[in-house]
Amino acid sequence: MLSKKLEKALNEQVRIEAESSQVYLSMASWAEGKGLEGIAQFMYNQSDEERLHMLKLVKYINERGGHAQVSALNAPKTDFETFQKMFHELLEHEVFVSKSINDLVHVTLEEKDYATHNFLQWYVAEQIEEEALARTILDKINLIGNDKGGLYLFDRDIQQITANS
Ligand code: OFO
Repeated sequence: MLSKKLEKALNEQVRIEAESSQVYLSMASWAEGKGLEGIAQFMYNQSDEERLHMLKLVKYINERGGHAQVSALNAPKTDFETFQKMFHELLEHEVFVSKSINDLVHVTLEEKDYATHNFLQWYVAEQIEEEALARTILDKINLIGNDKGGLYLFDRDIQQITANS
């Protein structure tokens, strides 16, 4: 059985994962509107992944005798200015999510809930991967600079990154 404190903290993470899904959906839509098809597909996939992260938490909370809550979400912004800025925001967002996962892991130790501590290790590992992926993409973007041909190839190649991740 989850403690009330941990149930509340896990539900907060449900909201963060749901908002992450919305943020990436908004990024996907913006990129699609700019004709950046590969980038759009990458963001649609990220959005789907975040929804799965959310669902995994929902099921876990209910399985442990808590009540997973579906709460109101903050609307993401709709204009990302440039794709470079957008990917910087993706990294910043993942760093924020990693911090919230860390805080959550801290609560499991305070509450001596080792089952939830164990469950959250999947998220800890996932965040390492997602941050690394975002940094790899930013390195590629820096290499391209303002080269239009480079952007064309990047938009094509990011579909590969999507397929392999
Ligand atoms: Fe990419 O954030 Fe979920 O865990």
